[in-house]
Amino acid sequence: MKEFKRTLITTALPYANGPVHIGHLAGVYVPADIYARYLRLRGQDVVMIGGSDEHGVPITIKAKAEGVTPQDIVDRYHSIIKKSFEELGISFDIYSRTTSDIHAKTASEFFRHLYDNGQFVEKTSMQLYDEKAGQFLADRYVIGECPVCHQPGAYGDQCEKCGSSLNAVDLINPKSAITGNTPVLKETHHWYLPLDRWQPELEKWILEGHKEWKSNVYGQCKSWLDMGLQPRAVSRDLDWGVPVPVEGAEGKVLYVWFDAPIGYISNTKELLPDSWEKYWKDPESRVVNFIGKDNIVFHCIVFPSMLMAYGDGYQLPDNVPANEFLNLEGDKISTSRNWAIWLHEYLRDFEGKQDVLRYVLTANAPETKDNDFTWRDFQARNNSELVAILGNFVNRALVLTHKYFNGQLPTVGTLEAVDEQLIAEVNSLKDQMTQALDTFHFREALRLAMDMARAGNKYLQETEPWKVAKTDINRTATILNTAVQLCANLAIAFEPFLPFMSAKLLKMLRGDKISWDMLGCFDLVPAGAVIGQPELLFEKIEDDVIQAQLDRLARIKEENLVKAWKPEPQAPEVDFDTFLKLDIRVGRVIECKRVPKADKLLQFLIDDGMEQRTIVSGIAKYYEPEQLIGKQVTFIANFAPRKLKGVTSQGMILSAENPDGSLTVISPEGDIAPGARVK
Ligand code: B3M
Ligand code: ZN
Repeated sequence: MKEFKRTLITTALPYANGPVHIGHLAGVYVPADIYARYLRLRGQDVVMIGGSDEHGVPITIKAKAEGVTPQDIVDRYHSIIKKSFEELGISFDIYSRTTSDIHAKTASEFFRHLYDNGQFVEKTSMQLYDEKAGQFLADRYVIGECPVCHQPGAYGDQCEKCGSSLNAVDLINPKSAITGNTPVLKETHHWYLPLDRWQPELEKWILEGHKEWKSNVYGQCKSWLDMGLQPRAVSRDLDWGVPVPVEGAEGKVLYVWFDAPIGYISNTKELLPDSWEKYWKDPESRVVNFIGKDNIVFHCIVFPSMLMAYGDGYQLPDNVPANEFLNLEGDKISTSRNWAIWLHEYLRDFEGKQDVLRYVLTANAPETKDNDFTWRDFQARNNSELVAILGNFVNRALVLTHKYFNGQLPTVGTLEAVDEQLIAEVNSLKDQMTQALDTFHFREALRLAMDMARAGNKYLQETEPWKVAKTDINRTATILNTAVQLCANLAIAFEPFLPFMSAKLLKMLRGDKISWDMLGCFDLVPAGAVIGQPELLFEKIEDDVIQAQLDRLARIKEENLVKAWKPEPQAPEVDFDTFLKLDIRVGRVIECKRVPKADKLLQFLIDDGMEQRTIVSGIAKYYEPEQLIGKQVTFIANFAPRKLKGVTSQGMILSAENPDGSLTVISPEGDIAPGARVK
């Protein structure tokens, strides 16, 4: 593998139309942070770039829905996102935003440079236009049936179901997301980047040059290239975005997918005004883009074409390690359905447990296929891995050192086979971890780090220093010195994954500077060093905490059911005589009580105007009997009597079924004489 002098790590810029959730974290930010921290431990020159994507239709739609300005929306979410990333320990060197001045200047200059060099084609075409709203419907402003998989509700730029990237005019039965109207076609003028011009270079660069890329990324690129690339519009008729810097382009802005990746450049410039170019243009530097799978085409085909069209030494990414998607409790994560675990809420509910989330999202990362996050798995991984394996080993090693040596690290004596074996195992695990981290296999790397902690527990089990202490304190010294050295190794091995734990452990061990080179060494803590009081690294998560989260999700599921409710389709037609066969009447409830041993049934005594009758109705879950006494109801009078739980019911009380499945009794308005017929 080629050695590079420096690495620029970029992370997809999240749209500032909502907070970030665990899907974003597992797909992009946690793996990127692991990689950045690992390279820093290796002593490499690393810059990690992030920022909010503040243009595009997702922002203006949200603003419209709330009746505020797009700037209000991006200000609100940018600060939530930035703060929550910081709290999770995502070690950005800069987290900026695409509404910054430097970005507007950089993106504008980029476009102008391509324009001046004849890198665009200009076309007039028919686009969807909402006459009621008086605007063109770009991207997510149109919703319709996907022309590829026929799923309804696909966006003008993409179908979330099959992942196809779409053209708004190809949607079947398109509707405006603003007014719900059917749009008309109207002529407009735009600039297109002719991706087809770059097809041969892209094929050579990816298909021949980057066979080492993850198979999901390589495969998607290949299928795009096999289909043949087409020119892509890079401007839009919108009023939110970077204005197209060409005369006569009023009312037109850069397409968000044109300006957003340039954000990686603007943010590097903002961070390093004098030296940014060496990260982008020096062949001894490399760029690695961390993204989710829905962004592959933009990072592997579109942005590289932009960079090639620009020229001037811009380098193409060396790798684009895209992850698949994370689901939540078996269901696709969705911002609009609120089906997500929001990072800022997690940080509020699980104070001090940043590493637990980082651990679970990595152990369960959707590296090669979509994966599922469940709260039970979260709890199990915390309790039986972090607490029972890692936390337990460190605690035992440190407590025993305090017990037998007052916390002062004893000198190591002659090593026995079991000690040598442990050292060899740690070194072998280090080599495997290095290999896994270098090739973006972070789940595997984390598993190997946990194996190091497992090896520690096994070591204490085999050497039993608490027994040896009774007869041979020198041997005990060697065992505990070795165990404490392993603790220091764990602080290094886990640093990319669990930086908070690592810092806490290092503090107990009085360590400060660590590096990947030190991993595998067993003289990291000097004999005589006074070790801090052992504090627990992780604590057990109890059932009630998990249940509260599950209850929250259950409530959201129910709310979504209600929101998605639609009336049943109409029943087949009947004639008037058929209707008249049903004798529907008004009655008054005289008595109402629960039917013993039947939790669904209420027993009514009804004044029906003629005499009194008993009716049993399955609405006990929705009413207290007292609520119904004296109330007027409607009922079917000529139903054949039937026995329910031993009570003969003479009729049926009418209720309406609500979206959540509950029932509401139909009562007439006003005072109607019992026995009156409903016609
Ligand atoms: N904001 C899309 C997304 O969040 C987009 C990424 C931009 S990366 C330059 O999926
Ligand atoms: Zn589709």
